[in-house]
Amino acid sequence: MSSPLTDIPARGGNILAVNAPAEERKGLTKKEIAADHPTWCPGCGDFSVLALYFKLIEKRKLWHEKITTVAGIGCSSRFPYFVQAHGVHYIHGRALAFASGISLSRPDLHLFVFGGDGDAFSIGGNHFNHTARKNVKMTYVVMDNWVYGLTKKQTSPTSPLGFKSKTDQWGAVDYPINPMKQALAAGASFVARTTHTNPNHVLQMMEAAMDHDGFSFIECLSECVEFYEGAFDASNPRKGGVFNEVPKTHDVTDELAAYKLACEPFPGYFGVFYKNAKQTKNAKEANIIKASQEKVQGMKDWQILQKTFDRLK
Ligand SMILES: Cc1ncc(C[n+]2csc(CCOP(=O)(O)OP(=O)(O)O)c2C)c(N)n1
Ligand code: SF4
Ligand SMILES: [Mg+2]
Repeated sequence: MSSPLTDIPARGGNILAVNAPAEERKGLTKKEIAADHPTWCPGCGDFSVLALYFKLIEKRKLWHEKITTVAGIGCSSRFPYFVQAHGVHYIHGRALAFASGISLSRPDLHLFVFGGDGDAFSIGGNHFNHTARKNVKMTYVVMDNWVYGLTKKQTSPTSPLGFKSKTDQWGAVDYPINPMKQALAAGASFVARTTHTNPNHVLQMMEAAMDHDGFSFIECLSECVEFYEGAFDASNPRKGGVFNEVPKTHDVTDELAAYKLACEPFPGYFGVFYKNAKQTKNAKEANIIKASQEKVQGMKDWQILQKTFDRLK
């Protein structure tokens, strides 16, 4: 059953449509879900991720008031501005912390977090690890372009060795992190990899991630045509590269096998590497709340307060 809060339409939402019985409501069209025109550079890979998010919303008949789009800071993190639904453009690297609060208090929402490699693995690295290990239900899409785009070309944690940027004029000297290995090691219960140049695959991964009950992580290669042009050509058959899907024989419940896939050198594999049905933090907290509510059943508020004070004596 929806709470009064869920009946509030998003900016531009149609209140009549929102209040209509579920079976009478149609899925949103792209026009109804698109907001401000994206400010990304022409040709930026992020356009395709946004377009596929719209497609997902349309295909799965998600409604404005049931979608929340959260992001940190960066070009990719501008995402929520472009979606006509509830969303937050939050603090650099802190999107997952904010999203965790939303997820735990409103488990009825489809919660998507978008952001860049810098936002996810530099300033937000700690939150990434902890949200993954806590298995908070949400889908996190990292639009990995191997560079800080918004701030005009600094080395990011995924930039390869030798990458010349404003912070490494002689070429990057620090070993890059491998997002897939990191997600697996942190305890993410769904780990997948895709690339903006294969739209069907992006949509497939987003749907699978959305359907997973837990913290679902997708690394989506998304080219920054302004500051790292051609970074992912080796993964794009139209540019002479190869797009290798995860072998059909791969067992997605086998963590070690997933880790081995993640160790493959670029362009590596694309698809679902790992999936584990472990209990979410959401479910655990719901159980605690239920148990504590049962304990105080039939008591008035003042009696609960009195009991608390008595305990403090
Ligand atoms: C606390 C804080 N530190 C630094 C910045 C500057 N800053 C803004 S975006 C960004 C990096 C963005 O890179 P990434 O997450 O890869 O996103 P992209 O722009 O590449 O999509 C940095 C360092 C900031 N806004 N706030
Ligand atoms: S700077 Fe790069 S990441 Fe940012 S909008 Fe332009 S192409 Fe995209
Ligand atoms: Mg980036």
